[in-house]
Amino acid sequence: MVAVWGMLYLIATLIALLLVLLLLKIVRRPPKKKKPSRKQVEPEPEVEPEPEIEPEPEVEPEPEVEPEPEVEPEPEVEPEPEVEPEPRLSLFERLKQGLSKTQSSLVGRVDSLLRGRTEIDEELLEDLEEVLITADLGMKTTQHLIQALETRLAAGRLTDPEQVRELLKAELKKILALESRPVDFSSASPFVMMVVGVNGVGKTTTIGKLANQLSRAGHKVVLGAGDTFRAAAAEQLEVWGKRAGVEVIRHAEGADPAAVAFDAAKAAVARKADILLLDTAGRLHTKVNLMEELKKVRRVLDREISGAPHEILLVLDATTGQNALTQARMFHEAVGLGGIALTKLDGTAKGGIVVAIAAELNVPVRYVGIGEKLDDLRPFDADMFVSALFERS
Ligand SMILES: Nc1nc2c(ncn2[C@@H]2O[C@H](COP(=O)(O)OP(=O)(O)OP(=O)(O)O)[C@@H](O)[C@H]2O)c(=O)[nH]1
Ligand SMILES: [Mg+2]
Repeated sequence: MVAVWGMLYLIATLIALLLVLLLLKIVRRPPKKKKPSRKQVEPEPEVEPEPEIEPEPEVEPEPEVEPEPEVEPEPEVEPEPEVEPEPRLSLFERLKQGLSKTQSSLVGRVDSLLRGRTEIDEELLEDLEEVLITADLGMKTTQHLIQALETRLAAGRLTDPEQVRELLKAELKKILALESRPVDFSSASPFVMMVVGVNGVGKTTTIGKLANQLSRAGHKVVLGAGDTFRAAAAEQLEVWGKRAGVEVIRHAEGADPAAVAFDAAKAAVARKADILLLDTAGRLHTKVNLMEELKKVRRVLDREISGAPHEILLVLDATTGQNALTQARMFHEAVGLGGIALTKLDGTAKGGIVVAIAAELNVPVRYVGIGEKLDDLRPFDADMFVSALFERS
């Protein structure tokens, strides 16, 4: 019996052990099942972040939109730093700086001729004559200056090289003073200025600078985009108009310049503007003669505003030297000039041409351009101009 109970006890113990083992297996299994399932799920989210990274570079190309607004404000921002350097240099210093190339080709060479001389003779005057001619002063002015020196020499009143310098300076001031009268914008309302000149001389830039200066001085200005030849001409004027805060009257490219003049004159009257500045083409695509076209524009202006244009301003590029004088004669003959703006004096050694123009044409030099900045267009001041040329640095 005892053996039977013993057997039963053993069996029961074994069953209990088996049960315990089974239970343990059951308890262990679920975590085992969960672990592999996690591993299977894990790679999935690993794939997900990848597409999340992809759209990021897609967002990067957005900056393509950014440069656009960056480009637009640039032309508007430009004039600001242009105005800033102004107070640092006086008008005289800026002029002197702008004329530095002409200074060395004209006065610099005169000075090296005079250097070390103790007496003045005919030979020196001959050398001086050559320097003056090659500095673009023109034959008429050169002869006038040499004659003045010879008269002094003959009278025994030219003994010192410094006297030669002083006489040249005084004579040049005299010649230029005769032809340096500012424009009287108050002589008519609206005062109409027609700006003419061959292509590339600086007409549009000069109008832009002038519009800005006149508008800052309190005048109400209207601009007329009369150059309908060049595709970007009206846009260029509009940029200047925006800078100056003035209205620009324009037509489409290829339109009749006289029609632009007509509308611009009407607008100037309607807006009660003080000044109308009319740009014109430097050349045309039709066979119509440029001078004939300008005459037509002039007639249209006069019909709309009696007496207009009150000034025909010829823009000349100083770097072209004697060519500028030829252009001035041609335009003066054809349309009659009120004044001259001589641009790009900063980039040339041929600034002496201003003297030739004043002396040979009897047309006042109204403005000189000594750079591309807004305030680099200056009313021509003969005294300051000659002093800046002769100033010793
Ligand atoms: N250095 C210098 N450059 C100037 C001056 N005035 C004008 N310019 C430059 O000359 C170039 C031609 O000027 P524009 O005003 O376009 O000349 P434009 O006579 O209107 O030319 P078209 O419309 O083609 O007939 C531009 O690059 C100007 O910046 C100046 O006084 N000095
Ligand atoms: Mg132009």
